[in-house]
Amino acid sequence: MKWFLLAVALLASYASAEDLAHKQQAINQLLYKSTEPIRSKFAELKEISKSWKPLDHKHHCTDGGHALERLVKEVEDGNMLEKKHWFSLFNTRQREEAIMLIEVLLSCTDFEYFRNHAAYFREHMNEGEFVYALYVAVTHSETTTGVILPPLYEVTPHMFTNSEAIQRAYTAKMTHTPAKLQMEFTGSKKNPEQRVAYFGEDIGMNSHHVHWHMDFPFWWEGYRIDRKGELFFWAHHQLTARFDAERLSNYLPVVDELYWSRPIEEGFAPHTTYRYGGEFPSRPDNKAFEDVEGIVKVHEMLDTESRIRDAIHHGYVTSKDGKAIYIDNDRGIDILGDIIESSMYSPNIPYYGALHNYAHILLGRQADPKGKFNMPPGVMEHFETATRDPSFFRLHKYMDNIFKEHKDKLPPYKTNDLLYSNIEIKDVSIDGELVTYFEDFEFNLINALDDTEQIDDVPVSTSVHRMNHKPFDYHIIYNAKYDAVATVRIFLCPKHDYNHIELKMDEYRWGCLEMDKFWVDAHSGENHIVRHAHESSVTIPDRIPFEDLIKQADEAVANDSEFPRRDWRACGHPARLLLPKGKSKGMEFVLFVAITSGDDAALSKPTSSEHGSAHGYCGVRGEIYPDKRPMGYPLDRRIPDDRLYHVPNIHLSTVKVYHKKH
Ligand code: CUO
Repeated sequence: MKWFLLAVALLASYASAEDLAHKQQAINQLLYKSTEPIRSKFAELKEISKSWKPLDHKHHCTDGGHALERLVKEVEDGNMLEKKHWFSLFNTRQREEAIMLIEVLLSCTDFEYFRNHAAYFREHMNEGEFVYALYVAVTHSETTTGVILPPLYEVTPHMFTNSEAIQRAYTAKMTHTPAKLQMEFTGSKKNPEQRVAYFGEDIGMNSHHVHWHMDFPFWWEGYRIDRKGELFFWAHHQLTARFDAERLSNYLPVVDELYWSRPIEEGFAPHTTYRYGGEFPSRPDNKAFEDVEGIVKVHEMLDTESRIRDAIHHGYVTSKDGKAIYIDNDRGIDILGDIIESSMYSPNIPYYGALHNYAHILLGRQADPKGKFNMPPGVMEHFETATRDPSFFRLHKYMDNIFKEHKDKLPPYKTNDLLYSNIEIKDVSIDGELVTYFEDFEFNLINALDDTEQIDDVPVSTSVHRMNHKPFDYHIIYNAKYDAVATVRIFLCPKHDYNHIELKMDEYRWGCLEMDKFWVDAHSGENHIVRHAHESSVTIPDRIPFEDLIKQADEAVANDSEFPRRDWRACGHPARLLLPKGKSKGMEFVLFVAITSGDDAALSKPTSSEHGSAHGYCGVRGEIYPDKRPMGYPLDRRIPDDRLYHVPNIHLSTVKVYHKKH
């Protein structure tokens, strides 16, 4: 009887662990105060973390327990990074340790084992490795579909706020005085770069960037991710183009690329502290590149770059077994993305190296290249913090220019690549004003502070300025000759350069921002599309605060009700940053709308699905990229003559973006 009751209890616990509310609750509890042991108030999870014997559950691993055995051995041998130490993905051994846990979690047949292994290893691994591994595993595991990842800026606030805010948060805690702290952007007005710090330091943009790298890890060897290399190019090209647009509206020239042979013009003082390991290192202006001892030499970057440029100009890359892979085609950009990043999809890592990844390390270590001062890695070595450093955009402009060298070699589109004779666009207009403004946004710092279970938390939060825009809609009126599915693409492109010289299409096309892409059912006759800005396929709404997620999941579990299933991506540009900043008297942009055939859709029923929201920069989890055309089409090829684009299904108009104080 006793064992029967026990079996029933276990079955009940298994069944409950598998519903979304319980899953969300478990993930919340695993991430709550991640630098301290699991809280006693999470009794079940705490008990599991103490009593769980991982190796007794090998038969619930899809790989027969192989990954599990490996990790358990490393833990038992005391071979793992200690707790209370910084973690960097660019540190080879630390990355390996995090991947070991990711492999264990992804091998779990059911969420119950996912949760139990996670609870056990949370108490036996470095906290940074654990948090990274859990985020990546939740992103990719089928057992966690529907779970919402809490905002990283509230789980690991040190990576998103500055030292001043953290210090003041401690004061609030020590004096037991609730506090709402104002966070300022780094630097002073003497630094022109500070004018665009609101973009590089935006916590939503940084969250998008770090999640992008969790969706598309360079070390990934799991299921095949479609067009991963091309997405690396496109998502980062768009980040750079968006940064350039912000510069133009702040009276700054577009960013110049980085040169290995010249000093790094802009210095950077991050004013940011690691949770463990001290301050992030600073770099003075005009620092000449130095080799990073034992890791990477400057001349290796030049060698790698020249091999890649050779491949571009030959029109083929050479695979590891010496075969030519031709790249002067639509697929080429994907292969180049794999090579330049580089990811495990690169056809020849020994020869083409890892230009991008080593560049991040090289830039991150310039404060202590010989390792004399035992400095922790710089902001460039973390995807959460990298865009704060102006050298990030220089680096990505440099790589972007290499990609463009390849793209600009390809033949320009001809009329039949652009014309869709079924459609004639009659008018495109904006309903509502295009207005940007700054607002304050508050997030919680509770997880940044050490405490004990015996003393209640003091509410501590920080408030940051962030850009937003007024809601607006696109109205597109067009005629169709016959019923068909059609693809609609919307871009916003700077009309003038820094000197206010009007640009030709070929000059502005690489500055175009992808605003939206969607599919419509066109009916013969006149059609009218009303598309809201917040529906954009490149953006996601504000993240749900961690506290609210905890409350929602706990309530759903307590009431035995359903946790709402929301297919929101964690990867995605913040919806409020969809528009680049305007100017008080208005800044002119070209609004480019192209309607092409629905045959461009790669997935079935394109008009009935949003493809998991932010597919433009982030693809669709576990599926192919929904658009068959190259990313950036039809602005991704040279435009020798603007008149080529004078086809009825492409419409260009000029719009103004205003910036208002409030
Ligand atoms: Cu995202 Cu360099 O690839 O930071």
